Amino acid sequence: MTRLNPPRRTSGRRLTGILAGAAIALTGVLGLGAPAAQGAGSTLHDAAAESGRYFGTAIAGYRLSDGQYTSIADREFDMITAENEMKLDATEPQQGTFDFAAGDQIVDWALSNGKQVRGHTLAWHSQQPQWMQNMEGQQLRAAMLNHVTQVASHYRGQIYSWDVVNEAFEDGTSGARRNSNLQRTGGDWIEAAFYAARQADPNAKLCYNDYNTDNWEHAKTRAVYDMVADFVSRGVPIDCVGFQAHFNSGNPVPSSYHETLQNFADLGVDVQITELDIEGSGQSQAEQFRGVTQACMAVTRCEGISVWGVRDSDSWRAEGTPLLFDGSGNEKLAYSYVLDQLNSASEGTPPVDGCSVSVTRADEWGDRFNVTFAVEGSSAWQVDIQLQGVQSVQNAWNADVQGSTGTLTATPNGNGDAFGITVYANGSWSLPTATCSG
Ligand code: 9MR
Repeated sequence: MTRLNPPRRTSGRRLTGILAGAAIALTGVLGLGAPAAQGAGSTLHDAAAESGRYFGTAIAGYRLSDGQYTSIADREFDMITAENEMKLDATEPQQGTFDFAAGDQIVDWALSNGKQVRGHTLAWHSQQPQWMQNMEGQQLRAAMLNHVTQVASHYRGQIYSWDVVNEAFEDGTSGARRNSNLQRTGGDWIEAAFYAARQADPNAKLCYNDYNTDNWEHAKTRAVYDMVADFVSRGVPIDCVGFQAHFNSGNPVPSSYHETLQNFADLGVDVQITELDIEGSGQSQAEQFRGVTQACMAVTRCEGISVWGVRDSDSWRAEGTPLLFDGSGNEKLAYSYVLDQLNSASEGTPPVDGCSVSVTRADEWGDRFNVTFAVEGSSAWQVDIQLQGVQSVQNAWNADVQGSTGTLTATPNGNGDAFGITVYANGSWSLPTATCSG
């Protein structure tokens, strides 16, 4: 099946160095001296493109007349989601009468500025038009499928990926489907929507999208995982899973985030971070944004990140200042952390003979921190990791790691060329170093 690919742009190169205090990637290269930076993107989408990813935002149609808003959006982002304009109440206000004006405005703005579009969303319990809210049973099932078909057909060929179904699971510990009018039409309503979407737009990737699916230990995460595994095993046309990623102090980025993304990717679907926002400010907010970015970059099938708005003042949670630009359009510390983390993908010297490995600091806790490694140039590599001081390691992912203090040796275990370790600092917070042989 042909797919639209995430854009790969020739990036503007940023010649100056990395901001102090931001994520730093060190590179050890077999047989080569000090690494020369290959170049770094000076905008979010350019930096993301260095590793073949996109960086997107939600756009509100009524803000497109705000020059500051559109200039930031145009400069920084290359994947656009309509914040509300392609939802059910907007696109089918009366049954059988479709209104695509608001959605078209955003799609036209995106495509005419060289960007791609995430479609959001075809089937959802919320933001249903009144006529649909009052419907049940077979009548609703047919109306929902007609909606999916009409909307996906209207936008055929213009959508990179569709959130076919949004938020179909309960919060909490039940792991159950949300009790909605759509669910009451029969448990197969989700796959029916995916089949209809595939038929209407065979080239769009089809995603299931939800929130509170970030922590691998949570019942809701596992329930969505089980559904996706079941769909994949039965050939239901699902291509991707969207992780909304709305975080705040009561719901911080979990330490298992990378594991969650990787586990879904291992089912054979792409993963996308679709509505990222993190309430807070300063260093703590910036570190959480960096952790999310790092987790995506460590998962080969994580295609990109979209934030849920441009400036803090544009957010659905404006009082939580959860975005990358402040209300005046200035870049926040979180912006620098994300940009530098995205650029860490390009800071290795190209392998000449053998392989290279980049080393990146990730999530930190009071006593330990995660370190991730990305190998390039060989699939049969060995990475020697030199811990600092009396640091020790008790767990690793996506590689076989021998040893726990001093020098460790990592080799592939069938999970690709990016892996990680958790380092107990024991008083030494310096980043371990690594060399690769291939
Ligand atoms: O940001 C959207 C806000 O403007 C709407 O009022 C709200 C109504 O439900 O939806 C918001 O977007 C939601 C998205 O469509 C799905 N995930 C949660 C988002 C935040 O509520």
